This record gives sequence, structure tokens and C-alpha cells, in this order.
Amino acid sequence: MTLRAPITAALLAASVLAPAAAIAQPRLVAATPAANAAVARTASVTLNFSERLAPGQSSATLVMTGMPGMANHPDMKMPGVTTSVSKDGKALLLTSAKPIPTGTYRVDYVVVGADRQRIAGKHSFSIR
Ligand SMILES: [Cu+2]
Repeated sequence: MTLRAPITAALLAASVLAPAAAIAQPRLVAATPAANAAVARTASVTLNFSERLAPGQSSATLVMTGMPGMANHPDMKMPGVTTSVSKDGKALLLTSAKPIPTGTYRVDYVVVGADRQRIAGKHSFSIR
């Protein structure tokens, strides 16, 4: 009894920790527009992840980092952009009410996967 208790406790701790450690965290694997690509005007940005995302806790903002004819453009959060998680749970969709104007952009995202950890990241592209 005195010997077994610590072992049982250790096994219990291991079984509780193992599943969480085995679940991979969501990782950005592809995007449209692609990383650092210069594309024609569009109203949507799609970020594809390696794992399913928790819909209520995964979001992103679209930040304009530069535009033609403006030196030292400050970071500017674009208004009218909504974020949703795709039906299959593996993509974060940004939809702009209007086509995104010519300029350079950064998507700042925070996603939560099955392990409940918040993963923050950035994705940059430009609109011609
Ligand atoms: Cu601007």
C-alpha cells in the first residue's frame, strides 16, 4: 500500500498529461493569399491550419501596414472585416465588407486547438 500509492499517483498523472501532449497544436500550413504574395484585389483571406480550431476562441484582425504614396504608414486595423471558422474547423476565414484596397497587410491571428492553448501568429501579403 505505501509503495503502490505513489506509483498509482504517478500513473494517474501520466494518463492525464499524455493525451494533451499527444494532441498537436494548430499550425498555419497554407493561406490565400499566400505568404508574402502580391495578389489582385480580393475581399477574403483564408488561413488553413493543421488542426481543427475552437470557433469561439479563434480570431484574427487584418492590419494595413503600408499603402502607395504614404511613407511611414502606421499599422492600421481594417474596419469591416469579420472572422469565422470554416465548417470543417481547419480554416480561419476573414471577410471584408469591401474589396481590400491596394497596400501591404498583416493578419494577426490567435487560434485555439483541442489542447486549449492559444497560438498567436502573423501572416503577411499585399494587394496590387
Ligand atoms: Cu492605409
